[in-house]
Amino acid sequence: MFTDKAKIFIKAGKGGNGAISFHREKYVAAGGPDGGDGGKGGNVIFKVELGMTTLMDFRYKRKYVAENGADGSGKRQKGKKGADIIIKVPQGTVIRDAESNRIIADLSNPEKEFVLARGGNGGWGNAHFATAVRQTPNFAKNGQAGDEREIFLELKLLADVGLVGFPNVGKSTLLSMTTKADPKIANYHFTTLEPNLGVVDLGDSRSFVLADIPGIIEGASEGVGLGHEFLRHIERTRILIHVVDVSGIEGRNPIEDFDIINAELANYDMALEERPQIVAANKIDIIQDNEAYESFLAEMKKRGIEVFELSAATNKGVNELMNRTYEELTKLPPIIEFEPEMDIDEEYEIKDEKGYEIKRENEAFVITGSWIEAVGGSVNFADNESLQYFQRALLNRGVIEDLINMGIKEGQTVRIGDLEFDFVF
Ligand SMILES: Nc1nc2c(ncn2[C@@H]2O[C@H](COP(=O)(O)OP(=O)(O)OP(=O)(O)O)[C@@H](O)[C@H]2O)c(=O)[nH]1
Ligand SMILES: [Mg+2]
Repeated sequence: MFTDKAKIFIKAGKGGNGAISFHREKYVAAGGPDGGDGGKGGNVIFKVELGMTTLMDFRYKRKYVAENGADGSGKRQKGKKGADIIIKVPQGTVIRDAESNRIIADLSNPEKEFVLARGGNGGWGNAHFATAVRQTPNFAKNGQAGDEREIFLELKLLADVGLVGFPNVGKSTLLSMTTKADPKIANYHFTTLEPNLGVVDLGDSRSFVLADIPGIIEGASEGVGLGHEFLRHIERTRILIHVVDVSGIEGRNPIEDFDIINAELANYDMALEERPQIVAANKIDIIQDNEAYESFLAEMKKRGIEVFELSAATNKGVNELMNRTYEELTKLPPIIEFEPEMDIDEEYEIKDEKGYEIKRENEAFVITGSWIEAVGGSVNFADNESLQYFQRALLNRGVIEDLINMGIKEGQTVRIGDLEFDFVF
C-alpha cells in the first residue's frame, strides 16, 4: 500500500550522569575527586534513502528513541556517548513539527543529514567541582534530557513535470510512451491509485522527470474521488502538462473539463494554479464529437493558450510535446525545495529558557522542568557543600524570588522530582 504521510515520535538520548568518586591509592590518604563526566545522549538523525518510495515503514513503527549516554565513573572516566539513531526516508520527505505544523526540514538533498533531536549533554563528574576551598565535592551533575518531539512526515515527490487531468484521459499512457515506467493503463476511471515517476530522455543529455498522478474530478479538493491527496506529489513540479480528452467519448465537454481541473488546482493551492501549463488535447484518433473538439480549440485560441494535439496511444504528437516541455523547463527555476520555518535548536532554547516552572499543589510548591530536575537530582543533602551549591543555583536562577513572589511561607513544602524539603528563608 502506498503511504505518503505519517506521524511519529522521536526522542534523543539523555546525557549520562556525572560520577562522584575519589582517587584511592595505597599510602595516599585523601585522594582528590576524580568522578568523570557522563557521555552525551545519541541524536536522532534523518537521511534520504534513494530507492525508498513510500513512508510505509512508519505506519508500523512510530516511536524512535536514541540511546542514552553512559554515566561517568571513577578515575575521571567519561561515560560512553549514546549511539545516534538514523532514520531513513524517501527523497522529498518534508518534516513538520506536529505541535506547530511548521516545516523543520525538507529532505530533498540525498547528500545531507538532518539532526532532528539532539542528545542531552552528559553531567559533570565531581572532579569538576573541586576548588581550593572545596576539596571533597560530594556531588556531581545529572545528564540533561534529550530533545523530543512529535513530527509529521509528508512525502512530496521530486519531479520536473506533473501530469494532471480527469481520470481516463490518457495520463498514464503518456508516461508509458515517454519513459521506462510501466504504469497500469485501463479503460476505466481511477486506474492509477498512486503516483508514478519516469525519466523522459530526449537524448543529448536532455532529460526530465515526469510524474503521473491519479485523475482529478470536480470536488476533489472537498474529498470527492480520490480527493486532492495526490496533488502533494506535483507541488514541487516546475510545469504541468494538462491532459484533456477531446474525443468526446465519455460525453463530457472538454472546455468544462479543462476549467474544472484548473479550479480544483486553485482550490488546493494558489501556487499550483499559477504553475505554467502545457495543454495536451488527447485521443484525437477517436474523435466522436467534432463540434465539441472544434469549439475547444477555438476557445483555447481565444484565451491565447497553445494546444498540443495528441494521440498518446498511437504516439502521435508525443515527441513534439516532450520537446516543447523540455524547452520550457530550461527557462524555469529548479525543483522547489521548502524552506524550514523553524530551527530546532532555537526552539529548544526558547522552550527551556527558564528551565523550570512552579505550580501550587495545596500547601506545596511543585517545581518541574529540565534544568531544575537536573540540579535537584544531583544534590546530596548529606553534604553541606552540595547543599550550598544547590541553594546558590536556586537563588541565581531566580527560583527563590519566584517562590517568594508566589507567597511561600517559612516551613512550606517544596517539591522537585523525588526531592521534598521545607522552605527556609
Ligand atoms: N484511442 C485512444 N485511446 C487512448 C489514448 N490515450 C489513452 N487511451 C486509452 O484511454 C484509457 C485510459 O488511459 P490511461 O492512460 O489509463 O488514463 P489515465 O488518465 O491515466 O487514467 P487514471 O489513471 O484513471 O486517471 C486506456 O484504455 C487507454 O488505452 C489515445 O490517445 N487514443
Ligand atoms: Mg493513470
